[in-house]
Amino acid sequence: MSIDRTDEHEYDALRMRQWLAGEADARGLSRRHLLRLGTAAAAAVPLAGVAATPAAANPAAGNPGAANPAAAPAAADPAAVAGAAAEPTGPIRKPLPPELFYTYGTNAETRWEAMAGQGYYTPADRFFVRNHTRTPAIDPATWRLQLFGSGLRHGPVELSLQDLRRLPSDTYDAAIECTGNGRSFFTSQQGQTVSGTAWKLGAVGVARWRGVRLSTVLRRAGIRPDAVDVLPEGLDDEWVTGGVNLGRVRRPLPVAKAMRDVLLAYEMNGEPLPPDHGFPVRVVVPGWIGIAAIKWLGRIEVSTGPLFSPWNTQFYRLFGPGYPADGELLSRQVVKSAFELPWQGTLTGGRTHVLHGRSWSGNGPIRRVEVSTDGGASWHPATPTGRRGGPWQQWSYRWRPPAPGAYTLRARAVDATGAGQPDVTPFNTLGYLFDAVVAHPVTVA
Ligand SMILES: Nc1nc2c(c(=O)[nH]1)N[C@H]1C(S)=C(S)[C@@H](COP(=O)(O)O)O[C@H]1N2
Ligand SMILES: [Mo]
Repeated sequence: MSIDRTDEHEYDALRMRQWLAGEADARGLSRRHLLRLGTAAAAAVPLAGVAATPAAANPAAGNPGAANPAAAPAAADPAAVAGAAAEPTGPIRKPLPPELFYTYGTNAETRWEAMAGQGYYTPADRFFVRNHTRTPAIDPATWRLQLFGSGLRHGPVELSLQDLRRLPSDTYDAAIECTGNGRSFFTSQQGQTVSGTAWKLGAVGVARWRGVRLSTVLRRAGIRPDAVDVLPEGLDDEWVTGGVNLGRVRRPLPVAKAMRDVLLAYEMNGEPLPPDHGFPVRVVVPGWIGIAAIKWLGRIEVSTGPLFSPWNTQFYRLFGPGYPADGELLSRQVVKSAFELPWQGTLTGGRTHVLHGRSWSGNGPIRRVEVSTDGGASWHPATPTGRRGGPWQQWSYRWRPPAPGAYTLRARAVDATGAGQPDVTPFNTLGYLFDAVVAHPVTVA
């Protein structure tokens, strides 16, 4: 059968048929369990305008960060983690100063005003962090990458960091963006209840990643021509949610994508990967949802049969009215735009401001950006600035506020495939892929 396995819709349809035919291996999760969880997520359709559903009522969508922000108080206190030299105390290792981050339990998002005046890349000190549990301490001297599975011709293979660094390297500019970035706007703009971390627009960053192509490693490991799935797994703690241990964070990639443009990165912006971003090695999957970018990579299973994990059956699917009962699998990120301004910030009246922002898409480069300062009544082109054609586009817009008062600023972009930003994003229970135009409130004083 010829299907394009870099298109996750095709891939998923095939995998689902195989799953239902009993041909797939879900690593200890029974089919009944997966289907039950899938159904629970699909059934948990809250009414518009109802206050947030506690995650306990929706175990399929459990997220420790959102469900219980008090669970990890250390992350909210930069002083508590900043000095952690030996054993990390909080879930995130780097300092999280409130002028750079909003912190939610084990997760932290970049404040967009912290990108003002920055260059093309998101500096590591302000790059968002999304941890299911906590940043592990990994000794690079004893770290090994293990490859194993039915898809390898000569059995398991192990690589040290030195082995990896000796292989030909490649450098990619790529965004990493959480699939739930913008999730809070389902509630604040659309009156809908969704579960998961209530990100604004700051769960995205662009960095220069250096490492070895996954295809190079797979070829040297002896990948068989009939291998179909590749399953990278992290070395962080197993993730327990809703009383169920789902094991280590892992998500299968179709072999075609794994061989095309996936990187095993050991550098971020010219430095060794910081602990919070996957030291010593993480996966980078250009254009795809953040969960594909497995941090603290420890093992890669290569299989001649289909693989599943909760991260592509139970999570990272679109559930809700208008979606299949088993949900729709996700791969690429959508189009978004953000102003490099504080949320509910103040601008001085009586003068012209140069507003800066960025737009991005998992489909490819941004072609056009427009701004509205009058509630969406009229739209005007923004001026692209800096580099063209990369994972995001910087832009600027000159605005002289007509009078003091409250305003909402809007930006919307169109990417190279023609995809744009709608006024409303269709609802899904887990609040993924919010691509609608965001109304950014400011006060002119
Ligand atoms: N091992 C491991 N990899 C992981 C995660 C994790 O919790 N553990 N989180 C994923 C998710 S959901 C996202 S959005 C990105 C976030 O990458 P960052 O923390 O470097 O910004 O990492 C992904 N890789
Ligand atoms: Mo994510």
